[in-house]
Amino acid sequence: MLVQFGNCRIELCQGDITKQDVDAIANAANSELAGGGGVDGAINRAAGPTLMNETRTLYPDGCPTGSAVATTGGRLKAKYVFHAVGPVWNGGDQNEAQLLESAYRDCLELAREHRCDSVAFPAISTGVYGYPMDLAAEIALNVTRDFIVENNFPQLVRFVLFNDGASGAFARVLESMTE
Ligand code: AR6
Repeated sequence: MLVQFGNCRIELCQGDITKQDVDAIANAANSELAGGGGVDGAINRAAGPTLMNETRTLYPDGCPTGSAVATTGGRLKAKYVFHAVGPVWNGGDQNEAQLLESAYRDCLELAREHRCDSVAFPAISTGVYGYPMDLAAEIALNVTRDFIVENNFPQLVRFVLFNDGASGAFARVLESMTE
């Protein structure tokens, strides 16, 4: 599915984010930038040791929840990886929505800083961190749409969803934006 906003577009696809041929991919990291399972594990395996070496050297204090930091992409096709730290879901009254939104927005700001015209995102916080998929999809797509409408940039934002549930949730929200 693809929706155009001015010169820019938001795309949804199902698959593996490590295989994406884009300028930058986002990682769903933890605030220690310590690596882990899920998409973080897949990205680190595919990219090689450069990523952990860079995060250790450049960001020894980690990355606060709700923000993101950049490394190069190692062996990935993507030139950069934006390590975004989404919130753990604790029922919804612990500022989770604002933190998830700012994690995405930080990645989009990093894309601007590093002149990345195409960026791919996983559904941050929706795995181990337990964020309900439909609520996460709404936040991810709203913050992205607002950013690209305001900045006319980046040209492409692709959400790479890992299963049917995630694809369905994102498609429902994106469809509602075209009505
Ligand atoms: N490509 C795209 N999406 C993926 C892939 C992949 N290769 N693998 C998993 N997903 P999670 P979180 C989806 O748990 O909830 C890590 O250990 C997955 O189905 O990776 O933000 C970190 O180090 C889910 O929808 O991230 C942190 O400690 C989404 O990616 C913690 O998990 C995010 O799931 C972060 O938890």
